[in-house]
Amino acid sequence: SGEEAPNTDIITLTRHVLNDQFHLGSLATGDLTLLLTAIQTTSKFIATNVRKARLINLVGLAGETNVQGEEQKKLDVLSNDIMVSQLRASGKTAVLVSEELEDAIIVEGRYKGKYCVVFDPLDGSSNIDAGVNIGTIFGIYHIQPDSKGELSDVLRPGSQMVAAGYVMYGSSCNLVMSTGHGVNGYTLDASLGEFILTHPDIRIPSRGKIYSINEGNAAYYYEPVTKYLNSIKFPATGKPYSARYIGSMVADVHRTLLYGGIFCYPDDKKSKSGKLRLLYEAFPMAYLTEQAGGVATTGRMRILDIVPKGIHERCPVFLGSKEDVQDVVKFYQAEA
Ligand code: AHM
Ligand code: MG
Repeated sequence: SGEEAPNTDIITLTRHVLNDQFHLGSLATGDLTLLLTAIQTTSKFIATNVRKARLINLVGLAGETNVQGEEQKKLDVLSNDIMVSQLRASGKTAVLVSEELEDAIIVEGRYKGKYCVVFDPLDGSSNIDAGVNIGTIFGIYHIQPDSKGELSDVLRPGSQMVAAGYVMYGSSCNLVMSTGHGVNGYTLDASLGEFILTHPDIRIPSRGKIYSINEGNAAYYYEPVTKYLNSIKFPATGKPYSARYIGSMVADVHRTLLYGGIFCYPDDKKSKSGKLRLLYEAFPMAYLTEQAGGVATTGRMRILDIVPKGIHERCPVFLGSKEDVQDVVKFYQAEA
């Protein structure tokens, strides 16, 4: 009677990834696992600081000086700094691209490794003050065979990424990731300080009932988007879709992966390439979506096939349930 004995066979993220790599035999060096360990550390650091910020409203303290006389850093700056320092120190990275930094960092000297990490350290920052979910998004490339690690190693299609994922700082801290063999979700057990496998093999339902888009931009939409939205809001048969929009990509995509439906950030008459960044927002989320059995497109082409020209370029995004995304593509094809 009383409490159930705890499960002693817990699957931590590290155990899970090692097991995955194990199947690759001699191909696996353990380097990716070590790199992912660094990402777990930064995620725990950011999660802790997001939580603290909610408690003491770090946002309000920003700009004030602390006891050491240093300026208190804003959460997004803090998150960027921890990621850069930990990824560099891991010894596994060659190129780092962050939304917070104008230029890519080329890691030199004894810390240089073979992976490139592109990331948005704290996405959805307009939501921080309200305590709404925010997240970290990352994508990982292996440097090209003859490269020592240069910009061209990250100006490659998203389909060439070896891993991608996000961390969501919400009521719990969730890390969702793919190394190219499906998508798995882990939840941070704060008492253990470990990410535990809680959502194995996430599959997006082939059709959903939810659409997610900033309809405040409706005045600027192009016709295919307007027509598609009308088709799900005023369907000839069946029920209209429900609207859900958090305005935090990680949270909106997380819900889409779990419940199905469609997430959209299209290009429009005001934002000619949309808003979201190709390298460290669209690519990782498109990678995860495809790995979960969904579709990710600009409306005109597969997102993962885009060849980036610059590290901060933007691209239109439609992603989610296969049939829902195919529906929107039909409106683009009808237009052409
Ligand atoms: P950010 O990188 O400045 O935080 O902006 C990215 C965020 C995404 O998380 C979200 O999907 C989108 O911006 C929401 O944009 P909008 O407020 O225009 O709807
Ligand atoms: Mg962002």
